[in-house]
Amino acid sequence: MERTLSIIKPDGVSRGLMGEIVKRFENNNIRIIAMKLVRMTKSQAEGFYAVHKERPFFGSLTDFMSSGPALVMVLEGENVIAKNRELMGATNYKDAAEGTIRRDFANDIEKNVVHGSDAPETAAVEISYFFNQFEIVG
Ligand code: RTP
Ligand code: MG
Repeated sequence: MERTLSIIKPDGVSRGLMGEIVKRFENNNIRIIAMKLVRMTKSQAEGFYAVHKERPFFGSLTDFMSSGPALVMVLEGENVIAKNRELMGATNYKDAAEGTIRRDFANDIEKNVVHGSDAPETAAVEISYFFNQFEIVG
């Protein structure tokens, strides 16, 4: 059993896509074991995306991520890190496969609706960035 952090980014929340995306997780046998709305501060967003701090889009990305409420979730399931990345689709919606969340809903490379951890190590760090042990149902 694996765990991953999923975020419905501020564009996804403000566009009313939470239900649709949660439904896709449920339909794909992915269990949601923690969930909350967070309004990140700019510095929380900078901490979360620290790996990208040298990238040209860092300032804009962290402005966006702190621009409104986001829905953060811990997902659990077999191979859930890869499975979630598959449901999300490629970073750039233009490259995302048919039927993926980003292909279906994104129209901007930055405001691309969802985040998903990319490896077990980053999943563990990202989950603990938002949730303590009492907020995760076993
Ligand atoms: P994420 O971390 O959000 O799940 O997305 P990802 O792995 O598919 O993509 P990553 O390379 O980690 O980039 C993180 C987020 O930064 C924004 N981005 N903007 N303007 C640009 O060229 C650009 N490239 C990336 C996106 O919001 C991307 O999801
Ligand atoms: Mg990433």
